[in-house]
Order: sequence, then C-alpha cells, then structure tokens
Amino acid sequence: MSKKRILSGIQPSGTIHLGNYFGAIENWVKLLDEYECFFSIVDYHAITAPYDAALLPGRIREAALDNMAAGLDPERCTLFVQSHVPEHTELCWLLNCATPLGELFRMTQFKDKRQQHGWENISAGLLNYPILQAADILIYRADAVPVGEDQAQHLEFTREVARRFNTKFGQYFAEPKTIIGRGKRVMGLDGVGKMSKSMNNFIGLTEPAEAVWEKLRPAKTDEARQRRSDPGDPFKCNIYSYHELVTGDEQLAEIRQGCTTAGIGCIDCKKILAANLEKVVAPIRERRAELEKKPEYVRDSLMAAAEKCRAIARKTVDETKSLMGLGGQI
Ligand code: AQP
Repeated sequence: MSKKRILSGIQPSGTIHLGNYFGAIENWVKLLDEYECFFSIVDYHAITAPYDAALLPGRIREAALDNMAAGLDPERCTLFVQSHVPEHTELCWLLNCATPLGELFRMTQFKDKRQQHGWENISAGLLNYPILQAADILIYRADAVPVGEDQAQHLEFTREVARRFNTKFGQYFAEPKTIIGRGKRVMGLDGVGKMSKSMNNFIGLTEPAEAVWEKLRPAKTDEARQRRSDPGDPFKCNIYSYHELVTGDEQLAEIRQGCTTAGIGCIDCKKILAANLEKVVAPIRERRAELEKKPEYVRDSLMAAAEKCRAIARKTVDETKSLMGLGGQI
C-alpha cells in the first residue's frame, strides 16, 4: 500500500528558531517513515513582508542547512525551494479566481499585520498568502499538513478552497488534515507573543550555547518570583514552558516542586534548562557544521527535489486547468 503524503513549509525570513523546531521540524522528522514527505522552503511567502533581496539567497541556504541538520535527510524526504517549482504560483492564480476576497480579509494573521503596519505598508501578497499556501499543499494532493497551532486557521482555509473548487468544477482535491506538533505554540522570550522570526523574540535553533545563555539569563519568569525566597507558579513561567519541551519527567517534577516552594532559584532553573536544551541542539549544530562543508551536496539535493516536485505539480496544474475550461483545444 502506498504511503499517505504530507507537505509543510518554512519561511526563509530569518533565523530558524526553537518555535519552528518544536512546533514543526521535530514532528516532520518523526513522520518521515510513516508518510511520503514533502517539505518546502517557502521563499515566495518570505517576500510578502519587507525584506532585503541581497540577504535572501543566504537565508534560503541557511534554512536548507538547518532543516537538513535537524533531520530532514534528502534521502528520506523531498526538501525543496518553493520558487524552484513555478507551478505553485500558476495554481495560486487559478485558486485566486475561485476564492472570495472576504475570506482573505478574515484571516487573523492578515488582520494582525494590517493593524501593526497599516494598509499602505503591507503588500497584496500578504493578503493572498493563504491562497498560495493552499496551492502549495493542494498541488501535491497532500493528505495532511504538520504545522504549529498558528497555521491552523490557514489550513481550515485550504480545506475551504478545496471544497469550493470541488463544488464548482467537480470533485478533484482531497481536503488535507492538520497535524499539530508537540510544541504547538512556543512563546517568545518576552513571554508575550509566539516565538517568531519577525518579532526578534527567539532563540535560534543552532545558536551557540553562550549566545543562548545570554538570552535566557535575563528572560522573563513568573512575576511572583521577585526574590529567590518567593514561591511561584510554574504554569505562569515562560521558562517552565521551555522546560516542558526539553526536560525529562522526573526533573520536570523537581522543577515544579522547586518553583512552588521556592526551593530553586530562577537562575538555577534557567541553568538546568540551558543544559537540557544543549543536549537537544548540540548534535544539530554539529551536523550543520558538517553540511556547511558540502555546499554542492546541499544544492544538488534541492535541485533534484525541485525536479521531482515539478513533475507532480505540472500534472495537478494541467488537470486543474482542464477542469476550469482552460488549456484545451480551441
Ligand atoms: N512559536 C511557534 N510555536 C510553534 N510553531 C511555530 N511555528 C512558527 N512559530 C512557531 C511553525 O513553524 C513552521 C514554519 O513557520 P514560519 O516559517 O511561518 O515561522 P515564523 O517564525 O512565524 O516566521 P515569520 O517570518 O516570523 O512569520 P510571522 O511574521 O508570520 O510570525 C509552521 O508550521 C509554524 O506553524
């Protein structure tokens, strides 16, 4: 029996961080054997916000290195760069024309960015981004999409796009399921919003241990713990939420106990976190250093993956066009 297919993507819009890892990449690696896997470095999405063109090629390369080092072995999955497969934008146009504008204006991410930056400073691409995302997924007829919680609304939107298309032009696209990762919403170091590349509130996946400590040391904890002797509530502490991702059950119970009884100070709690985190990320950092020595291997893998994708994507676009009355004999 053939394996079900998954697809997911990551933007090369900055440093890949622990939110990306625990919300998405870690889960992608776990799913490698169970599914036929497609993962995309979604550079067309990364240009929906202001960016420096001179930096983009380097960011795409960094994203490829980080993802491969984290376990996306090109022998076990198809890791490709979105813009190497132009069919994504062709399908996006077709789906654009079958999607009401009102649905795009209702997307939370769009509403947030519009409020932050104002109408004049956001691109039409940002409004249309969910349709491109739907095209990214539907073009491979993916059965499921593993993402962090912030993408749940966009995936519901993708299912709507598929449903609407099927109603109008005939049953064609399957509705992909959402698979949410373990760290479904990793908070930023400020403890206010989700960890995100654009908010600069992140710990980079492959940042050196010293740099990670410089970020953790002043990071916010439970406000009740003003002095070491003040008891706190671990569930109100952002540092504890990171512990839940990297600390084993027994030590986690000790941390909870220490926090509620003031038996452990915040700095010591952070030191344990830094040590446990290092156990997870050190092997990734080492693999990344090895991959950096093999730029041709990285480039060739991405190119071969794009070629494989183009064959699948072309077929979907041609069939979609045909259902929409395009591309036939005239
Ligand atoms: N904080 C997070 N917790 C859990 N999952 C997360 N993801 C992102 N942040 C978190 C998941 O990572 C995958 C790639 O998403 P992305 O490249 O869009 O991540 P980003 O860091 O949010 O990127 P930006 O450029 O900073 O985007 P904005 O400005 O929109 O926040 C996805 O599966 C995502 O769910």
